[in-house]
Amino acid sequence: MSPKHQTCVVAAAIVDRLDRPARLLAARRTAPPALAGQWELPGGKTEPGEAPADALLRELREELGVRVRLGAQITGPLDGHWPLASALTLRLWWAEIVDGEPMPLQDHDQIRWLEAGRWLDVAWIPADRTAVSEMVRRAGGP
Ligand code: DCM
Repeated sequence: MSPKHQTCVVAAAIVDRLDRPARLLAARRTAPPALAGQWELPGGKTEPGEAPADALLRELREELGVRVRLGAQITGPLDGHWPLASALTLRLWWAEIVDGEPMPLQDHDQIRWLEAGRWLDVAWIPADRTAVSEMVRRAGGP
């Protein structure tokens, strides 16, 4: 299979504003049992033949009922991707809501806006905690 057909997991760091992020959106998973109750940056798997950015827009529409504008990619250590516990890797983008009010419609039972300085205050999935810690470090605080 060529790389462009490999499954990739995509997620968004949805912030109140791309030019000066203060609040970050976290979503609490309901499944699978090993991840239920842990918080993630919302997203999901790409479908075969689907471009990663399109998959992310689709997932955010389905899971939260919002339309977003994607900002820059938040690059991780594996060729720009972030390692996941499974064989998959995660690609992450900054995003800003352009339409809709986020609601946990699918896969989550709660969402929470984390205020500036409190981005690590939830029980993130370990992979997401690594990425959020690095986002905070790159931003120079807290
Ligand atoms: N995943 C993750 N962090 C995210 C999104 C997904 O660790 N922000 C992981 C959880 C699953 C896999 O990726 O093991 C596929 O996600 P999903 O079940 O949402 O399709």
